[in-house]
Amino acid sequence: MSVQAYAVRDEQRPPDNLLLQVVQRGLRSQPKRLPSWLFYDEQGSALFEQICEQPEYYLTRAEIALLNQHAGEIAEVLGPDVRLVEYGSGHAIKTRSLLEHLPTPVAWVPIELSSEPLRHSMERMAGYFPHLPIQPLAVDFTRPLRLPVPPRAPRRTVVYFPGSTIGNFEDREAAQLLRKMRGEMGDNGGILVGADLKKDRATIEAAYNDRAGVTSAFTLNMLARLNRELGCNFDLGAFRHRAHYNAMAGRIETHILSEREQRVRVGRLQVLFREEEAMLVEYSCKYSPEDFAALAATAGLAVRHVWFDPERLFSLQYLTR
Ligand code: AVI
Repeated sequence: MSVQAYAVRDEQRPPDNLLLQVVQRGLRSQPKRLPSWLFYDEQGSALFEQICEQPEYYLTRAEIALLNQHAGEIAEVLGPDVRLVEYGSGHAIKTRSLLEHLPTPVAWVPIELSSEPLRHSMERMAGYFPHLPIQPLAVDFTRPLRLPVPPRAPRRTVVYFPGSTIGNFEDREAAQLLRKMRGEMGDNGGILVGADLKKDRATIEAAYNDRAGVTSAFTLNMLARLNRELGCNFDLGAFRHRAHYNAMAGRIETHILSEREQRVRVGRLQVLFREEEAMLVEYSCKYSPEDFAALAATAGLAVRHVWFDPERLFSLQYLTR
């Protein structure tokens, strides 16, 4: 199975000189911190697809099960003549079952900066839905959007943001993004957003520490990428992945740990890592239904419907004004 390409990824990638600045700034800060979009170069994206196939990574399977079970009802709630604007559409695997059930959709607007997955998903969807107008946008969806003029007036615009990528944003940024979507969907519109649920620590931690070591390879690929693209000299054997569930904060916190004291070249900077020093690279937030409703409320949105997969691991939330 192939999966969505995700939001917190190369889309936010600045030009190379800025890339160096971003990395240097993150490595100068205390504690050290690098943005999670750095994961998603070509190799990182391929590793992420593999993560989604790991037995421990329940999120993708749960979201697909949820759509298989509820797509008909979701489509009923959204109603006819919807314009579906998909954030971070990637390969658009989940979109198909939704579009199959939507009566008379006006257009599908996939938004994805990386041109290859965008082209690929458009071809596939055009094959499945030959009469559906597709209006791709190759832009960074975290920035203000200018949506294309639809081929006919939609009854409502629905922003679709699957995959729990919202959880990779801290609450303040997530609220900001929801607020931006709220503007784009207009008065009568809605937001359909995937959100991973809080659950027992063992299940969550296993998902981010798969036995095959794919998530660890995904995390460390960030350093390999910096070696490739910025000429850094991270010794990949001297760092390790750690993903820990912070139950108080309700999130997986992924760090890269230095196994020994070492110095790394990052441009002209020599960065000192102490033994066991941890560098934060990702948050993956988990929500109770109440948490998500509170987050939505800070963006001026209300939860109208929530759907769950049969094991109640994952949720799809429908938000309106
Ligand atoms: C893209 N995003 C929803 C994934 C997650 O679960 O936070 C990224 C990921 N990081 C490690 N494993 C998966």
